[in-house]
Amino acid sequence: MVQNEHLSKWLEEMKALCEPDAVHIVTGSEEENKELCQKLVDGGTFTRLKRENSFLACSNPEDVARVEGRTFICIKEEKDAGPNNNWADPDEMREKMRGFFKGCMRGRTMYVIPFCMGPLGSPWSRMAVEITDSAYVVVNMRIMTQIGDKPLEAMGNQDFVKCVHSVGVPLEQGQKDVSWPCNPEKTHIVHMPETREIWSFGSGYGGNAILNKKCFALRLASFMGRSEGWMAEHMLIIGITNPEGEKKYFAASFPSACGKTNLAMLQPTLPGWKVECVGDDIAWLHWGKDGRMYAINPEAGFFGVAPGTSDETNPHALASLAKNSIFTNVALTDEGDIWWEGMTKEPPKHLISWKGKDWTPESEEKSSHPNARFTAPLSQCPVLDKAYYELEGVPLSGIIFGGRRSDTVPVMREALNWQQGTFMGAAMSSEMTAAAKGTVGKLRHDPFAMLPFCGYNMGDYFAYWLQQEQPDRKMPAIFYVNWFLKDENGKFIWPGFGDNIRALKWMFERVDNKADAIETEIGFLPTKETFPEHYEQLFARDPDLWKKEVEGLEEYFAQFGDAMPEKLKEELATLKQSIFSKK
Ligand code: GTP
Ligand code: SPV
Ligand code: MN
Repeated sequence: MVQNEHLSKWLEEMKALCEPDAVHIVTGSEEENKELCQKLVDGGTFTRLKRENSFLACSNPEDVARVEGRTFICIKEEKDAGPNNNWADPDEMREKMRGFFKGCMRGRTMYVIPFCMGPLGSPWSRMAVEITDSAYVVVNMRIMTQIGDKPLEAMGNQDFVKCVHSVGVPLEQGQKDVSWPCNPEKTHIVHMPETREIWSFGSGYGGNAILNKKCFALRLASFMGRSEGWMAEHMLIIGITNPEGEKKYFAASFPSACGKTNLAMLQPTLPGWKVECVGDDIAWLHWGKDGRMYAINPEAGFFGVAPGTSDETNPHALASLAKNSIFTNVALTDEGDIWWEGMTKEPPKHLISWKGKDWTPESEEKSSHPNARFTAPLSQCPVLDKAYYELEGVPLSGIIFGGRRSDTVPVMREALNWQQGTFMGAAMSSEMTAAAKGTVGKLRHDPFAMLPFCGYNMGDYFAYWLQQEQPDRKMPAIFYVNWFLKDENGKFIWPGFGDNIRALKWMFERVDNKADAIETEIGFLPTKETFPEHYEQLFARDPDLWKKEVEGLEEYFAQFGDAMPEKLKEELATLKQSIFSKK
């Protein structure tokens, strides 16, 4: 029985609009999950795997990643969405979406998923309900967030964020469904932050359909956070303990497929150091009464990039997905398990590829899609930090920005202060990956790794970051890393993965004023004594490359016009001056 009057009214409207054959209010129970998984197996969406309670799904090849070109922020004033977003008038777009959704669930079940982002009972948690016609979405959401009876009860009679999703393929009477219904021509991912609505049509994949994640916890939440005094960021959260047993928390923001999940579960190569995981993708930040910045992870699962995940690169991810997990767009082995590029040194002799074709090591195509993903419960992570469950979250000592750059940007550095740190976040750029539809490898600006996820004008977002600095607050230190520098043969210079602990150690000790650094025009750099190997390559500051960098930034910042904060323009001018006076 639905007691929430906002919910019952909205459900009546949505039933009348979408015309489903049946309505299923999701309870979140084990039995219900079993039945839904079996239904997905019977319908051909899922293949049951050898590993316990785990399944493989392979999508339509047209529906494999986020579609930024079809993602909209609909705020009344176009200028408030900014040049970083596609904009449409909210009322006009709502009418358009109503047109798309009219009768879109015919022949299907409408699932109603109440969910809570953040620990139940925390003042920093937020409630929402997603309506979807995809059982695949329901079982993924059950891993990614807390769904069903408990959040519904906690919601009481409060209003909530309204998320509507359809794969956009109604079924005629007697028409047989396909294994991955989707409607790529009509795909729209629409956000109305002012009225707390999300409308997603046409895609069943990842962040397009699992609306708790990017749509709610980043795009809507960034907007909500600004009006309520907190922040939603594309960040992992880790606890680092040194050999003396001292512990500090850091958050790190890298663009999609640039190493968050890997850093979040890092197995240190330095003896005595420990890294524990609070979150791998999204952080909600607020200020504590003690003047420190606190972070919670609003999610309950990992939706991680599968290719490249191995016992060598990320053993803790492999342990996390040992059971109760869903795999999307990876290959099936002859034994009924999964495989992807990079999982083992020797590929299996025969596989069924994500496209359902026979695959051997001689095949030209990859066995798994580069944006293939695993959905695994956070609770299965062997290095899950107990503080994940803290209602107030964890206090941050440092914030790390980073991106995928084969040149120009050194492997690590520290901002001199909060303003320069904010400038570093605003100046982030990264080579594009397969996480979004587009040209892989193309360099693009991606401020704070939020370009695809900021629910309002990025210029206003920069200003909000600057505003965080206040006299009664203890500001976290800000760092910038780049694990992806390449030598003249195209090989990575920095070993990365478990060795990233060496960078974390330097940052940890900088916070305590225990590590040396030299001050440069781009911030503090470690000394050669700390990183003797390849120091010149790892910490190069090539004036010609930096001139190009600065000119690119001038052009990029200019598009924000009046919304661009003066302080960041000043930071850029200062940097330009020191670079251009170099030789
Ligand atoms: P999203 O889930 O899309 O937000 O991605 P993410 O930021 O969590 O990225 P993830 O950790 O899944 O890593 C993506 C890719 O980067 C994988 O192919 C990794 O193998 C690779 N990668 C991660 N860390 C490192 C590193 O330290 N060095 C190198 N060379 N590659 C890395
Ligand atoms: C990302 O692209 O940053 C992801 C995957 O974390 S998705 O949820 O599909 O957006
Ligand atoms: Mn992400």
